[in-house]
Amino acid sequence: MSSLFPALANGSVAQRPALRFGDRSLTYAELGASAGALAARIGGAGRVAVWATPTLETAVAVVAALLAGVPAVPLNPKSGGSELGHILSDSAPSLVLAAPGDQLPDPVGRLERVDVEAQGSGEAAAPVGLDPAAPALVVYTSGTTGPPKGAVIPRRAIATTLDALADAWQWTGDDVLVHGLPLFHVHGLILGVLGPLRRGGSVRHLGRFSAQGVARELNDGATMLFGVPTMYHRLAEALADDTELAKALGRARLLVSGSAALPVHDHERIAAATGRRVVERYGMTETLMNTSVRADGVPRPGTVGVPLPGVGVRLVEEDGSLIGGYDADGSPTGTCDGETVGEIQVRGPNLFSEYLNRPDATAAAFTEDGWFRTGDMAVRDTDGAVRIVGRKATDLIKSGGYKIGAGEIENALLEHPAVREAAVTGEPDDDLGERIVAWVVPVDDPPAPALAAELSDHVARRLAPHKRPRVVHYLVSLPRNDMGKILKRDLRND
Ligand code: MCA
Ligand code: AMP
Repeated sequence: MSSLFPALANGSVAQRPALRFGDRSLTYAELGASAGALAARIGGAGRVAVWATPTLETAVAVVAALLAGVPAVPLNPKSGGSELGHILSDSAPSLVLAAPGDQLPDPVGRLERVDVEAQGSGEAAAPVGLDPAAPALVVYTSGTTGPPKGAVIPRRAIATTLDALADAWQWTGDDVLVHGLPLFHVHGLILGVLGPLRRGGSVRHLGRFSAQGVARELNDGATMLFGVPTMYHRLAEALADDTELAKALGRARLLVSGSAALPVHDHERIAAATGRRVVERYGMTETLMNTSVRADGVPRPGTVGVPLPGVGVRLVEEDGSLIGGYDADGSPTGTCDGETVGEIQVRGPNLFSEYLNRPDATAAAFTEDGWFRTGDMAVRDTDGAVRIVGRKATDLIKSGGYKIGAGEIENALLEHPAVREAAVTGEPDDDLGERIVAWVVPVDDPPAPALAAELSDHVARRLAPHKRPRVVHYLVSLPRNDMGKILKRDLRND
C-alpha cells in the first residue's frame, strides 16, 4: 500500500511548483498543507461531489479527497439540471466541495457545502497508505441509451496507469505539463492533474484552451502538452500563419493527443510546421489508458501504439474468436495484417471496478473470461501497433473529445413540446471530429423559425452545452423498418 503522491512527503521537492492556474500557484509544500487541512475536514464522508471548475480549488479538492480516502465525484459545472439531478441521486454525495464564491445551482446547491481554501496553510498531511482496491473517483460517462453511468475508478487504476504512462513517455518530475482540458473527465483530471503530481512535476492549466496560451507556456519552460484532437486541429489551423507558435511547439519534449482519433492530415501539418510528431494514446473512462505510441518508439500517425506495461489487450472477432493479443514481453501474437478488424478487449490493473448501482451494465461490459469489451474496432499493423478504425455502436458520438450518447439527446428533445419525433446522429466535422445533428419531426409544420436554436438551448440547459445539436434538420417522418426501429443510416436532408 503506497501513497498516490509520494512527492507530498518528499521534503526535497517541497518548494517546487506543483500547480499553476493563471496567476495562482501552489508549491508541493503549500498543496500538502491545503489538501491536508481539507482532508482532515472531510475524512469519513461517504462520497464527496467536486464542483470541477478549471481552478486550483478543484485540484486541491480532489487531492484532499484522495488523501482522505473519500471517493470524489467530479461535476461538470456547465451540466444542466437534469444531468446534475441524475448524477447526485445516483452517487448520493454527502457534501460538495467548491471554491469560495462559486454559485451552485440546484440540486447541487442543496448539498452541504465545504469551501476549498487553496491558500497553502494548514497542517501538511502525512500521506497514508490506503487499500489499492478502494474507490478513488466516480466519473460519469455516456452510454448509447439512458443517462450517463458512474464508472468507479479504484486507487490502483490511477497509480498503475500513471506509472505505465511514465514508462511509455519517459515522464519525470522534471516535466512541466500545459493543458486546457476540463477537470471532470479522466483526460484532464487524472492524466492532466494527478499525473504531474504523482511524478513530482508541475502542471500549468490554461483555464481555457488557446493556441496563444499553449505557446506562452511552452516558451516559458513547459515540456509537455496534452490535448484532444479538436485542440490539435485548432493548433494546426493556427500554425498556417504563425511561425512563433511553430517555434513554441517545436520546443516541446512531448505533444500528446487522446480522447478521439487525430486525423493524419493534422498530424502531418503539425509535424511539417514544428518538426514535432504528436504521440497518440488510447484510453477510456472505464479502463484509463490502454495503449500508447512510445516516446522512444517510431512515431506513426494514425496508430495508438502498443499496450502499456501491465495492460492486456486483444482483438476479437464478432463470434468471439481471437484475432490476436500480445505476449508478456509485449510482442504481438496472432494476425497483424493491417486488415482484419476486431473489437479491442482489455484487462489489467488499470480497469474500473464497476458502474455505480448498475450490476447489469457492469456484467454486460465484460466477457465470461473477464475481459472488458471496449466497443472500439481496430486492426493491427504488421509491427503490432493498434490502429482504431471505428466503433461498434453508431449511437455513441465523440464531439470535441467528449463522448455523448445519441439516446440521452433524443430523450431530451422528445421532452420539448414542439417535437413529435427525434433521432440524433454524429456527422463528420473537421473541427469537432463529429458534430451532433438532430433529425426532428416537428409538431407544427412548418416549425417556428426560432425552433432550431431553441432546441439546441433546451438540450444545453437540460444536459450540457457540449451535448447540444449543432444542426437541426426537419423531416415529415423518420425512416423506420417494419419493426418501427429508426433507420439512422437513411437519415438524409433531401
Ligand atoms: C454555446 N455555449 C452554450 C451554448 N452554446 N452554453 C449554453 N447554451 C448554449 N446553447 C457555450 C459553451 O458552454 C462554452 O462556454 C462556449 O459557449 C463554447 O462552446 P463550444 O462551442 O461547445 O466549445 P468549444 O470551444 O467548441 O470547445 C471545444 C473544446 C471542448 C475546447 C475542444 O470540446 C473540450 O474542452 N473538449 C475536451 C473534452 C475532454 O476532455 N474529453 C475527455 C473525455 P465557455 O465559453 O464558457 O467555455 S475522454 C477521456 O477522458 C478518455 C479517458 C480519454 O481517452 O481521454
Ligand atoms: P470516454 O468514454 O469519454 O472515456 O471515451 C473513450 C473513447 O474515446 C474510447 O472508447 C475511444 O472510442 C475514444 N478514444 C480515446 N482515445 C482515442 C484515440 N487516441 N484514438 C481514437 N479513439 C480514441
